[in-house]
Amino acid sequence: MSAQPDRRAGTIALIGAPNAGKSTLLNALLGAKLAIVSDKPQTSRRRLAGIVVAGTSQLVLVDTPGIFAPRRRLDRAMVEAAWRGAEDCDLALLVVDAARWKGEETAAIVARLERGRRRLALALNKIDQVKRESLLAAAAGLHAALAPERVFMISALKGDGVEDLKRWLAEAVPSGPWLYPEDQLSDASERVIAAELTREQLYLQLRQELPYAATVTTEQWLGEEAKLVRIRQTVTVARPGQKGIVIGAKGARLKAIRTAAADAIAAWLGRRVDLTLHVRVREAWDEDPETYRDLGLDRPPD
Ligand SMILES: Nc1nc2c(ncn2[C@@H]2O[C@H](COP(=O)(O)OP(=O)(O)OP(=O)(O)O)[C@@H](O)[C@H]2O)c(=O)[nH]1
Ligand SMILES: [Mg+2]
Repeated sequence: MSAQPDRRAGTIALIGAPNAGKSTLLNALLGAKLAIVSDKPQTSRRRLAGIVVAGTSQLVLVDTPGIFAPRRRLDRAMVEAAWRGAEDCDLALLVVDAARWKGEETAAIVARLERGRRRLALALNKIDQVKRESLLAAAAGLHAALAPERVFMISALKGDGVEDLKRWLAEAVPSGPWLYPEDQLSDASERVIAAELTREQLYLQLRQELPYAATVTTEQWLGEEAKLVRIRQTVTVARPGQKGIVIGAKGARLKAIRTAAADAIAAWLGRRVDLTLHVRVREAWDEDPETYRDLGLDRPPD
């Protein structure tokens, strides 16, 4: 293969408080729906990379779980994964909800970022929701605290500023060969992405604590090369009452979850999908080492 001296590639971690819009931004940069998004905090549980080609650069954008004060073991593992994502990358992109930059969560992240020495850029997100004066105050406040290389003002949802950011990232990553084949969109397997897309429906369709009490795994995947792929997944909840809620009256809720998830998976794969969902109860699934393996998380000790 001939040398390609003008090529660049690097990993960029999207880090920030829960709900800041990291996953929305990943999808916007990727131009495809990979990472799951909801208005509930702590939607992302795993580190998940989207791979974008921008000119002669390959950007490996690592979406991470939101950083917050963790309580249960699973939360601690998620926050650890987020920090590890930030530490392993060439550049960290701190995503901040511009309306909430003064919050405690952002302050804790800023404090830890100040201690670590790494390349850092700032994306003030949700500018569609804040007034110009408060946006400038946020930019000034965070610039003083962190001295990022650049500050971007974006709306990940509407796409404002996203192309600018992408162009800058393409220049900011180091020179070197690409890290993945050029047509690869993610480092995660199709099975993992499919489980995530079903989990997104739990966040969108169930209320209050239920999404946090559930996890999804892909058990079976048939028809690797066929037009139609048959997928079987398990939704695990912690208590029998939760199983009833997920299933709903006459199975209506589960049907709605399955239909929407199948559509999302089909859109990602570009193939037809026949999805079967099975709901099981497993108390303390969030303590089970298998759960951590499935999520690609390290299980923290007591
Ligand atoms: N108005 C507005 N809403 C946004 C924007 N970006 C994201 N959101 C919304 O903010 C909510 C959270 O978005 P996510 O992308 O899931 O946020 P996240 O940072 O990945 O959250 P966690 O995975 O929970 O840490 C969703 O309801 C998004 O639609 C934006 O630019 N403007
Ligand atoms: Mg997320």
